[in-house]
Amino acid sequence: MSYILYYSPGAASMAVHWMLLELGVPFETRLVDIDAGAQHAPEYLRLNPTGRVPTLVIDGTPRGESTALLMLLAERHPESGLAPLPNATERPEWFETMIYLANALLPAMRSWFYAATDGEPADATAIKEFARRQIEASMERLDKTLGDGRPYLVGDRLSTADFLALMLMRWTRNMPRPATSWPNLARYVERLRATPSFLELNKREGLTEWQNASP
Ligand SMILES: N[C@@H](CCC(=O)N[C@@H](CS)C(=O)NCC(=O)O)C(=O)O
Repeated sequence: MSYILYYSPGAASMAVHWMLLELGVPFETRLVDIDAGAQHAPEYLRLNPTGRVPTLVIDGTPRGESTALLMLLAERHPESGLAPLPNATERPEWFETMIYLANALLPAMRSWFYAATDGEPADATAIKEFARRQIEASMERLDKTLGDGRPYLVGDRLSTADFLALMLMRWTRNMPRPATSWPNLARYVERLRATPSFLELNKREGLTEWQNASP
């Protein structure tokens, strides 16, 4: 089994990087400097024709899409318990949460950050405003879910849903309303940011923002 992760610090690769660390499996990383446009280089496009990160090369075959990679890794490492097994009672909620994050929240984030480049620059303000509403509605929904005091999004243990959710919540840190302004999200973020694998992830990606006051 071999894994090579193509990543950019703090980008959509972050959830996959976190999961690889949490799994404790051997893997290599390759930095893709998206600010310098390295995602459009022909050698990278051969691995991932979308020109986006992450790409995870699994046993020599490149695969993309962060959410799919999380689910695939969970399937390849069922002993990790990072996703409920087929027929487990938490499995339907895990599917629902993963697809909600990937299908509703992640595209709204893309619209927020890339409004001017994915679309017409003249439309960017309206697109961002629409995205902001969708993102805040998602945060509201996640805050309600966590309102019953549960420590993790699905079931009573860490799962791929938490890797994805925390990455997306991190992206709100400079938005008009950051995730941490919702009380249940603040509690959830604070606890997950203290996990050793998340601290290691920040160290490896050279990230210093969005840390707990005293880790
Ligand atoms: N749906 C994709 C989205 C990936 C994505 O948008 N990645 C961004 C970084 S967060 C990227 O590569 N941006 C560079 C670009 O679009 O040029 C996934 O989840 O993997």
